[in-house]
Amino acid sequence: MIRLSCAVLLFALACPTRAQVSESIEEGIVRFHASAAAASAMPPSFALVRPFPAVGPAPENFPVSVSFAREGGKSVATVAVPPGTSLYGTGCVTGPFLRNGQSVVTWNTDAYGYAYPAASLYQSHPWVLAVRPNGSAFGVLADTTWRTTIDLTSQISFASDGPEFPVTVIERDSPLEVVRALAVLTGTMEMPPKWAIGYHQCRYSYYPEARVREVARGFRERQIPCDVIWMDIDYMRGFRCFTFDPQHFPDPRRLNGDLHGQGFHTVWMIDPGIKAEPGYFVYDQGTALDAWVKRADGSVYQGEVWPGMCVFPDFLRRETREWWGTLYRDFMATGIDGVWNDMNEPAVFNVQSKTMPEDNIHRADPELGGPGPHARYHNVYGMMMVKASRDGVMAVNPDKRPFVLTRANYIGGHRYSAMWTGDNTADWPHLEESVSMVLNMGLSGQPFAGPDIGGFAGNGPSGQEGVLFARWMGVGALLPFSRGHTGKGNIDKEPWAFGPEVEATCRQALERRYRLLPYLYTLFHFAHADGSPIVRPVFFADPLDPALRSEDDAFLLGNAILVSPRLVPDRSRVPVLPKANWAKFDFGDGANPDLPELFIRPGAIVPTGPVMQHVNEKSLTDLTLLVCLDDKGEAKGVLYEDAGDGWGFRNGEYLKTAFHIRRVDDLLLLRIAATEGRMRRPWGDSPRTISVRVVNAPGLRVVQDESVTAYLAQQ
Ligand code: NBV
Repeated sequence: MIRLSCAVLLFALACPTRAQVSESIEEGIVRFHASAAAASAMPPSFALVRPFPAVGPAPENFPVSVSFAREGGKSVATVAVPPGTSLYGTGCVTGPFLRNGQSVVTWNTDAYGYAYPAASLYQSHPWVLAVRPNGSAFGVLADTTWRTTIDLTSQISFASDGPEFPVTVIERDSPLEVVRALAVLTGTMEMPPKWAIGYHQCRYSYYPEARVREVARGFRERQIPCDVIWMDIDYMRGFRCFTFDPQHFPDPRRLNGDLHGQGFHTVWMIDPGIKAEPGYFVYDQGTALDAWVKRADGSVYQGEVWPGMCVFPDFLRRETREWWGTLYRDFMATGIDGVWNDMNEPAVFNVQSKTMPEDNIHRADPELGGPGPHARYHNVYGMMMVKASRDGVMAVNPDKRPFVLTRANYIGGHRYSAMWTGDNTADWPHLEESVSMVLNMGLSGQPFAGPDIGGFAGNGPSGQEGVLFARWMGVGALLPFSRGHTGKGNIDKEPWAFGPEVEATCRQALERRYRLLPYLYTLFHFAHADGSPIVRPVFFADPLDPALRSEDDAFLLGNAILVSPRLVPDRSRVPVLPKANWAKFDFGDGANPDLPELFIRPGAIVPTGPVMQHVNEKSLTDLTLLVCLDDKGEAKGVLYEDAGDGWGFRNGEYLKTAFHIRRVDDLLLLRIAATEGRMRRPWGDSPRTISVRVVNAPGLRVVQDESVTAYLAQQ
């Protein structure tokens, strides 16, 4: 995938062989190699969205340097960190949000009920974001798929099992700009279908289909918003992927159709382990294609997973990926809307390593690096699986935006799939980690992330199951991927399962999400457009305030809303909030102690809409602008709208509206500062009304200037 440009080769050749090579690849982005030899042997990158040829040598005054060494059989790269620098990133990891002093190992691992400190979870992000005391920042990407220890105990060090690897450093004025520059390198997430931004309800597993229907009805009857119902492995016939259990799911097409009729979408699971059983069509087809991962001796590797002994598609091969994609044709034709790829570390039962042998062979495409051992490709197996799944789903429904959720992934994998934080536990520490994990995922390039709301393993601390669930829903409803889930054998965990009080809290929590949908969807648009994280740490609001650097209870939703939840059972902890005058607001639900407190930034306008039961229930005719005036009496905000699915937005079928409000004496003057896109009236045929609610100066009369009249009258 990556070819060295002549400029680099010439530059490298001019250097002695063991001397380091550093090359500019973009403004303020430098790639370092251990040597000229390492530069010319640089393997293709899975992280990068395209090759980044060198554009010249690194600037002489580049503030970050990298040193390389071979130590104890490992390839090591080290970056010195100025005193007072705060470190973040490293993907989905246990422990504190602030990563100084922590160390993790990139090795995708099935980690049921993980506890701190877990060296490795399900995904690998060899990436560190460093924020200096003055608020300037740099990011360091170790571009290697091999198992790598990221050690942040004193500096930033990557020690990899594999050959020497390039290290790319991004230098910017702020952490947000570093994260956006990471997206220049690794690409941005695609715009998801709008339904995927609603609330999702899952469990391991809802079956038979009567139970699925009952859960769906439960939401509508109780008027608790929900967009998606999930089918976990028990829908399959004996855990054979791409089959349906004839007894429990006799007519998936009808089930999907009926759920669609109630405004739901459905997501169904597909695992990588394929039952090794002649006569099973997936096994037969894959065998005919020679699609499976091989052992070192060339025989087909088999490992045990749900259906018994299984073979594993070699997703590193194009032929295998393309064939895998075709399996989705009949599957999606039953009306399935989204796909959930689980167990794709890949997880294997009854072996100590929990995965396949490291000397298994992948026959990777030449442009991915060519044939090589599992040790080299382990961390990208899940990523290549979701790429294949996404491409397959796209081929079936080219006019729809695919939605794929993955457990395993690698940095850059946000291009193919959303993620969740795996098998957490129903306890208070895991509620806390939900926030720090999703924050660090956002700082590692994956904006579309969320935990199992309520916790996957176990029921919850005895006597506190309900309050834990209610608090979790309060927070989870404000995270980018919002899904309730729980493990087999646990108590029911639908929002109504804990009695009327918890049910009422869950309803309020989800009503907040749906009211905030116009804003949330706009944040997804920016994540897609420039890689801006959807949830952000509070220190983004004031990178110079050292007290905010480790705050990971509270978080920002975009740059306009501050969320301050209660993540411990009592009131023993008070989050540190930005010093500026963020104004408290609520939706008439602020007295509920189990819901997070909400604040809006001075100078911000947040577009909100009505409560709805699913994202397509109502069009946004009644737009409410939540406003917090700054000390000059002004505020600004943006609303992005499009069809909610399909690709029309790529051809300008969207409307982006910039609102501006200014206080003039006792009046507020609302105007449309700018519009972009050529979609007319995304709110439909009825006239749009715009209400303004100024949180820190209630009661002022709003006057709209002619820009608003023209906007509302657009045809
Ligand atoms: O498919 C069953 C579960 C799933 O519900 C969970 O979300 C995954 O992380 N899956 C793991 C396999 C078994 C877990 C014990």
